[in-house]
Amino acid sequence: MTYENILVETQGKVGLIRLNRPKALNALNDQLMDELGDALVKFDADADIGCIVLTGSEKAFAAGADIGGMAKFTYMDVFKGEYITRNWEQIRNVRKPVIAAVAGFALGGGCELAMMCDFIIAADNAKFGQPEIKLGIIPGAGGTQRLPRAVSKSKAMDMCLTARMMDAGEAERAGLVSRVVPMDRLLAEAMEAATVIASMSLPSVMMIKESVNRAYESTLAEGIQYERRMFYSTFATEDQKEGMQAFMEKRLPVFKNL
Ligand code: CO8
Repeated sequence: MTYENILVETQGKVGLIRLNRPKALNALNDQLMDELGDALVKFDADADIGCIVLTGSEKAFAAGADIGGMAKFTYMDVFKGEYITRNWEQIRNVRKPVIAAVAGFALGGGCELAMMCDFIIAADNAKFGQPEIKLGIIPGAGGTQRLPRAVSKSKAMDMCLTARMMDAGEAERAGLVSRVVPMDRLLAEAMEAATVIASMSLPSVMMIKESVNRAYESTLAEGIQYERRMFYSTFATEDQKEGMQAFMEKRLPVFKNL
């Protein structure tokens, strides 16, 4: 697939995807989402990649789904899943970690896309919001579900009902983002975090991602049981033997992702 709305590169074991529709503040149209899904699937399948970073521009991570593209749709267009919703789930199938590096606007579907990533590193100019209510719609890619889990019911209601934006400082205090860094450090910080993750044993990385995601989607008892089963299974890997042996021999481990 040729990409017209994203830029893709690799740096070491990190796959970097930049949303690139600058004239529309990276508004997420079907073509962009198809391309993003394609790039994510390819990085996920690439044995030389251990972590993925998704970013936008300094002005916008993404200002939402493409309003011009959506305006004409009927109920049946969207219900049948031919447009908008057809390609939004791909990112959820990615088993390697995806870090969102967010600068500028992350609004509507842009905020939802960032929340679908495994964690968010924000630049100090980042602004998060779910302004769909101003368009006579509601969030459609998890905004009403992931936002309350991330920032509390009260803040999620406030943001979804009033459409107000949350700045980077508030987002960090509320737990929506893991770190806030100066704008000019954003990509370096995200790439460094991704490089650290990509240096770890991939089986452990994937099991941690699955287990933490379980915390979102199950009761505590179910989540603890799931984590325990994943923990047991790490003892079937060569990397567990190597990791512990290396510790005892006071050297760095050499993981083989096996
Ligand atoms: N869609 C299409 N174009 C957009 C969008 C968008 N979401 N956001 C900005 N643009 C375009 C503008 O139309 C403008 O284009 P042009 O220069 O041709 O007029 C260009 O980007 C620059 O935008 P502005 O001139 O408006 O820039 P400002 O700095 O003045 O304002 C804002 C920036 C505040 C971000 C403003 O552009 C804005 O409010 N944008 C819309 C934000 C919004 O409402 N987002 C939610 C969209 S709905 C949604 O995301 C639903 C998701 C459902 C997903 C379901 C999947 C399963």
